[in-house]
Amino acid sequence: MPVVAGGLMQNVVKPLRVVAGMPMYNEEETIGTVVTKVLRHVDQVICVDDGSSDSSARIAESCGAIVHRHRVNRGYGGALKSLFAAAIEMDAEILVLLDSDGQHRPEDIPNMIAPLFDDEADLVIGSRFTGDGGHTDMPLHRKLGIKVITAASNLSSDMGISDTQSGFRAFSRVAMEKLRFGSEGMELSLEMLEDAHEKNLRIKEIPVVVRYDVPKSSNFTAISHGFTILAYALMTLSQKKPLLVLGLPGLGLFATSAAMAMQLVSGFTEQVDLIIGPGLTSIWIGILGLALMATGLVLQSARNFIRHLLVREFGLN
Ligand SMILES: Nc1nc2c(ncn2[C@@H]2O[C@H](COP(=O)(O)OP(=O)(O)O)[C@@H](O)[C@H]2O)c(=O)[nH]1
Ligand SMILES: [Mg+2]
Repeated sequence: MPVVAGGLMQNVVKPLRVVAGMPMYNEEETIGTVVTKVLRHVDQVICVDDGSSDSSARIAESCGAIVHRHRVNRGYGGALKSLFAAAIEMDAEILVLLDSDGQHRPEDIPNMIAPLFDDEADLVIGSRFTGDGGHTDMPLHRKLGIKVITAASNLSSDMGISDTQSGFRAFSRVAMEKLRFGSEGMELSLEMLEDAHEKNLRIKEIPVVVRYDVPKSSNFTAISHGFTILAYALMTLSQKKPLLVLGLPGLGLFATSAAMAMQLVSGFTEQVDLIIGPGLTSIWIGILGLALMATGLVLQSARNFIRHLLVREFGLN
């Protein structure tokens, strides 16, 4: 954009301060309004269209967004990867992600990015469950799903985040460059938070209201959505705390087996035949318990060893 500098008109490109990134998949009913409203608060809007079969891309462009097209559907995670790459390439200082279906209110953007401008945080999450945050008529099963997923993920990382499933997020340049994620689907929402936590990025939650009174609030069925993310949360938990996930049930099994064996031994002299079956059961439960505990221990020490090695050799943590 031409600006006047030192009395001379120069062609100096104004650095982009805030870019909004919107994953978009068949959202023609809402995308136009959302792009128009978002452009009031940011310098540029990029939409990543993942092979929508409707007019989303055309409408977004005509309302002033840059549309980045994937020829094949690469999922929500794939769209976010493209958005991060585009924002870095455009030299944006701040990237704010929000949905194209109208669930996130563009007027919340200034609150979302303020902590980044004030250098109070590297990653800001718009939360439905903190302060004045909320939602309009969120289906009960969704609410329950979010609570379970949030509890499972806080167990593995103790991040203390109230809304791990919010897609309304804002990132500083540092966060954009540091965060790495591999997931293609919605489980990316968790992976990214865990990565931010491990890299000691400063995370802040800001209350927002998420709307459920929009034409199409979700592309996913609650069951597939919930289970994919929950499976991811549990897998991470078993990778991060193998001793807890394997060792604890192992100890439980071993204790059960020991209790059964003791009971059997006390009746041994009376009914030898009757105790062979339960005796064998108690033995295999005991072996399973021991095996689980041993695996938990080995994985935990392998994990600790690798972490120490990374910190010592490469200064990573
Ligand atoms: N690019 C892209 N965007 C997607 C895809 N799936 C969902 N989205 C967009 O991501 C945002 C969130 O998706 P949505 O289905 O509303 O998820 P939910 O509200 O969390 O259940 C919306 O703006 C969708 O248009 C996808 O496969 N690719
Ligand atoms: Mg939605």
